[in-house]
Amino acid sequence: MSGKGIEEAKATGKKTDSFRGLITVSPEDETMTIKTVSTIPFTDQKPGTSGLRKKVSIFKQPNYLENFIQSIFNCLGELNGKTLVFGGDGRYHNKEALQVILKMAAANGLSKALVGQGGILSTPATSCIIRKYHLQGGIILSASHNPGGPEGDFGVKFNVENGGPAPEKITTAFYERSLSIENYKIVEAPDIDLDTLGLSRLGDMDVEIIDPVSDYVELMEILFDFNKLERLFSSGEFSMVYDGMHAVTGPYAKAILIDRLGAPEGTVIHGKPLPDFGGLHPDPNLKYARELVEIMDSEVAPDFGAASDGDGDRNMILGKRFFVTPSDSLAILASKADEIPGYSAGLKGVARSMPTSRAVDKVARHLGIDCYETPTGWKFFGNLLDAGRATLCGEESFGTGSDHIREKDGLWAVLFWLSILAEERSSVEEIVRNHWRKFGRHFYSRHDYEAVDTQKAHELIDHLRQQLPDLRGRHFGNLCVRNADDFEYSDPVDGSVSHHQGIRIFFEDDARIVYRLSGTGTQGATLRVYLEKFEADPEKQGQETQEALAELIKTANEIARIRFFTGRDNPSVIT
Ligand code: VG1
Ligand code: CO
Repeated sequence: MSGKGIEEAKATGKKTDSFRGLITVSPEDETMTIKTVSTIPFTDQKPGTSGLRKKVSIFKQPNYLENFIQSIFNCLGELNGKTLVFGGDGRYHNKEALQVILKMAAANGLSKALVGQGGILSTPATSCIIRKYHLQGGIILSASHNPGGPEGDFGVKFNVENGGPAPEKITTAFYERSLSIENYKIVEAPDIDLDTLGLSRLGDMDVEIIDPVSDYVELMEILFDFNKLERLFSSGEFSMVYDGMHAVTGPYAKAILIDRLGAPEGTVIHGKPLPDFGGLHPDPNLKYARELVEIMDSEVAPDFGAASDGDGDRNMILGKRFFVTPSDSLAILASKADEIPGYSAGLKGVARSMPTSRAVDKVARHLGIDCYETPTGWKFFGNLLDAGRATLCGEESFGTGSDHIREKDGLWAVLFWLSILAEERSSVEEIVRNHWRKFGRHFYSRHDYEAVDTQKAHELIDHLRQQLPDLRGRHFGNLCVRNADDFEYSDPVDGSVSHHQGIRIFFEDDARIVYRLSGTGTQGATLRVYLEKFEADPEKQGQETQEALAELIKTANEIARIRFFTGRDNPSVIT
């Protein structure tokens, strides 16, 4: 800690009317006033799949944000000499929260804060900046694909020095610290001007407002052949629409697609980040990216359509009247990586989250490289990427990425697809159908039952767990259970073990059902049911997905008694 004013302030006992709020001021400090504010713990600050995510109303409770941020700082130890980066996806409460966090960082002795201009930084750009400038980590304010606005969600993610999400043992430490927190520190100072680039001071801390876009664009230019992509756009034979969903990626997409690659104005829709995402739900899927889907379904559809989520780490890929499942997308990127300058040396391996379809496994086998299966959540890829065991990673939840950073990366996936389209000059649909012919098709769908009763959801999972020993050999229509388990992951790099990562039921003929509860929802519980069926015969690959999976869907309901436990006849979202 830097000496003056950073050490524990002495209690002067100025009490406020709430119990959370006993304020003590450091009297010997001349340059700034550090307050030490008493607080009592909240018991629900346990980060989920991706950070601490709650309703805005919960985050706005007095001391709620402060408690969690102080718990993070307490776990980081000495902050003097360190630099962290701060930003968010621009959602409601982003800037206000950032001001509080910066004042707390200064009070806790951080030497320097880099802050995205306007408080904006996408998740992948944050990862890029941490790595490029060898920072000790960063805080991203985002609830990702969850809705924003006063009635919506807010979130805090901490990324570590490799640029990736804090691994489980660190998020657990934050949580444990939050359970015994007694006070937090904050400087009394005017708000920082977040909109003007350049250096300023907040107490003893340097603050640098940085361009949130340029470092990221520079990295993309190293990985992809921008001249080739420019030629694709100037050929007059290609058009695309990118949907920023009024979330963080608009400025990034405009800088790359329009300013740098020469795509026409109008290529980026919903490109301005707005605190309420313009009323949109920034989840890039067939349900929520409705306008883009309508454009891509129309008679005059462009060749390529794509969208990203709130914080820019997800991608949806569309062709003319054609949807690419994220699992297929990962497999196709892996099979064509050698066409891309950044990956021309070949892939060291690939990794997918367990519920992601096994399409990429087939490609890995073909390439003779390892394929890892990890629990849901990007944090599990970090060790594999750091150890040089995997180059590409992906999740069925519209997340794809590589070892260029330690987060999934929406625009990166779009540029990867653009590069494939520029190389092959065939349609998205042709590329996918050719892939299926060569490797077989994994029919795939996820059914989400959102906001169901939490206790009932856990009962459903318990009920499944109890059946596990007896499922093998049982028949459901034409399906026969080959094996069933509760997924457990042993990290091959650090040996850490994660239990209860999803119930898997495998059937003969390479079909599979996976059940798990979401770790990102903020209302009740969300049951996710993942359905997968392999089809090697090209004659049978043209079926509609839900039809092809009909028997599996019926079986999934039957085994888990979904209707009984959730009271729902149908899922709320199908992707
Ligand atoms: C979901 C997805 C998971 C993804 C996570 C964070 O988690 O299923 O694959 O990593 O969101 O994505 P869950 O626990 O709700 O299933 V993001 O775009 O919120 O960083
Ligand atoms: Co996201």
